[in-house]
Amino acid sequence: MKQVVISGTGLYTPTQSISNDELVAAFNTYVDTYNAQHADEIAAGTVTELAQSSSAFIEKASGIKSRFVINKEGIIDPQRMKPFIAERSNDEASLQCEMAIAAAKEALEQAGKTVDDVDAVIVACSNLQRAYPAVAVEVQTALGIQGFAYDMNVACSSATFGIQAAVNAIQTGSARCVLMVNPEICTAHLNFRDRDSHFIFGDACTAVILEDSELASSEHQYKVLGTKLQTVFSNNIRNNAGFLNRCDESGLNNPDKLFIQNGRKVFKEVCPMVAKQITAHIGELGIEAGDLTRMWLHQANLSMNQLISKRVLGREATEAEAPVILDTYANTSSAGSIIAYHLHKADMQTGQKGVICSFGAGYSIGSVVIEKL
Ligand code: CO8
Repeated sequence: MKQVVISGTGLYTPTQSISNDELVAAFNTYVDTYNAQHADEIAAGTVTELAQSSSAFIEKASGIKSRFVINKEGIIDPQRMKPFIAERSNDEASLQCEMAIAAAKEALEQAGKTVDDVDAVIVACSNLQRAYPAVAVEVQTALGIQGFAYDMNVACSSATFGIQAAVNAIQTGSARCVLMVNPEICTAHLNFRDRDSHFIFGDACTAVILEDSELASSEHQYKVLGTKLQTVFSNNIRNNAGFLNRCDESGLNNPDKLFIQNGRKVFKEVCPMVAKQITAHIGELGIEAGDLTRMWLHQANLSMNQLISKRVLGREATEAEAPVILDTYANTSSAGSIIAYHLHKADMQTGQKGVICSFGAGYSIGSVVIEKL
């Protein structure tokens, strides 16, 4: 069986960012306006008064301090509360394609590869901006890559599932080298009027180059020791936007056509599953928890990551062992664990091992155990 390595990563970060205070100010203006407009119904008990949000709650409950976004103006406008993202003509590059290309170029450079070395492109993310043609085929063509490309979606676990798909393609010989990208425009499917979740997400795109180790020349090679995927159906994280929406007008624009979750249940149910999966996965590979130098975990909630890493290690992890990027990026869905890996791998020494692990809607969990070469 061919040995596969991750030989490069790239990151596209939007230029604009929103602090908790800015987000909360917009939300609270919306709440005050709503309550004033519905004062009579609220007094009569026919409408529920909306409660304000708070920066202190957000940071304490999630660890998030700010988030990068494609468009700030529209999100913090209390009259709008969604990004301005203009439609583009079919002759222009799509936004996801543009983000993917920026991240892909950095990953290719780090891997020391040209587009001629790449045989396949996988675009793996939570939401695709159109049904077809696949964004991956657009990215492939824009970069000038031969071979094949496809889109896939496993919500927050899209990147780790994409990595396994790339590993499989290389091992079975259908590609020598795969570009796997995660253009996440989470703010376009977040309900900024929902107090429970308005602070959770940000936008970013990550890219990973995987290739046959015999062809790799990068200084940044990480041998893939194993991948492990798990899915268990749950309604606790859901988005019902889809092509059937227009067939029942009564449901159009209801909150369930955007991200919706029962965060407390997700927290309780997913943490033990993730810790169990990482422990089982490294066990199958003959690796002790104490031999893990780093855990690049999905970035959804700081307490979640602290709990998971504690269960795996049997003690609290240091920040170096379980790096956090959530404070500045918030939850960027599938890009999160790859951002953590991209920004916190340079100091890894030959022979040191780590695990990239994602978890989210589905439920879906993916772990990728790697060793620095
Ligand atoms: N400001 C002030 N107070 C608030 C706010 C707010 N904004 N929101 C809630 N509160 C209050 C509540 O009313 C409640 O008050 P009380 O105790 O009086 O009832 C109190 O704070 C506690 O509320 P919660 O129990 O809801 O708060 P938690 O401590 O559970 O924290 C979190 C909420 C941060 C959401 C937490 O539960 C969490 O992070 N859970 C895990 C979530 C998670 O990991 N989800 C994965 C989603 S990602 C994914 O799979 C990708 C999907 C696709 C991407 C979608 C992109 C848009």
